[in-house]
Amino acid sequence: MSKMDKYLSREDIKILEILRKNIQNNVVKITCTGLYNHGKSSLMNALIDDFEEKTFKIGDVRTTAKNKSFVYENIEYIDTPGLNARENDDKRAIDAIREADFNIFVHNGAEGEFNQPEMNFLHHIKSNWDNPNDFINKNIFVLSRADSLQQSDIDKISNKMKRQIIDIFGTPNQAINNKVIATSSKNYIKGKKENKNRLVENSNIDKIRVEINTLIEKYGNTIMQAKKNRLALKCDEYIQKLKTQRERIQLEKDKLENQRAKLARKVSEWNAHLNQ
Ligand SMILES: Nc1nc2c(ncn2[C@@H]2O[C@H](COP(=O)(O)OP(=O)(O)OP(=O)(O)O)[C@@H](O)[C@H]2O)c(=O)[nH]1
Ligand SMILES: [Mg+2]
Repeated sequence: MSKMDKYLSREDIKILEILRKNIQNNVVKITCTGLYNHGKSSLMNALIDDFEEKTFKIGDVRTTAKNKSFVYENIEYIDTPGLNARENDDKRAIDAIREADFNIFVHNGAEGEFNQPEMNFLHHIKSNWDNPNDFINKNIFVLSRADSLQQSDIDKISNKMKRQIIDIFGTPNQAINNKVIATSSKNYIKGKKENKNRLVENSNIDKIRVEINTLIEKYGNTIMQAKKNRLALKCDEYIQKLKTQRERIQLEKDKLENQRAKLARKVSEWNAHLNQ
């Protein structure tokens, strides 16, 4: 047992260890959110090049029930349960986005533009974020299942999605340009498995990678600084906790000391009484 184990709980030590490792390994955290069955887990598998699609479970029913993370090439990908499926799912997704450095919001393009539950979710972010533009800057919107659409539909739907984002967040037109990417995880994985480069290229999965790298380049330093601050704050919090613990132990000790003195006095009184 190290000195630290003696004074901090296992949970506290785990938190410190994760924060320290994230700084040491320079790991960036990316969450993936969106309505259930919209292709989040499939996209995560494509991004980590798991062509057997075993890392993130996929399926036609509500599949992902809790956050699942996987580190690949210094990026921690966090798959989340679909929004609006069960009570607390939205809260869990919001907490995950807040904890992460970047977010990918997946929308099934086969269903047209954003629907009401998605709009509600984005409105919720807009009104609860200290700086909603920061959310937009660090977010990539994905129009998934592009393989089931014609290019003209993809263009129409992407434009509608951009308009919806602008309407909610008031984002300038220009800032939203690279923010909606139409992808096909299915074609990417098929193309990789069957060595069909055109499928891979047209799947646009590499476009997401490029956008992720652009974000890392742009925000990497501030993210690292924020992580260091987070670790420093946690350390301060634990030092405060230990100080409080020490004060409490000191009080207990004083109390016991008083009781001992009282007893000693009583014993000497009794002894004096017996000796009379
Ligand atoms: N045609 C096509 N189908 C896809 C694509 N991506 C995902 N799917 C299918 O969509 C369904 C849902 O995919 P998932 O990746 O499990 O969706 P999810 O958003 O993670 O779902 P939950 O975990 O339930 O929230 C599965 O049947 C996938 O095979 C795609 O690019 N093209
Ligand atoms: Mg899933």
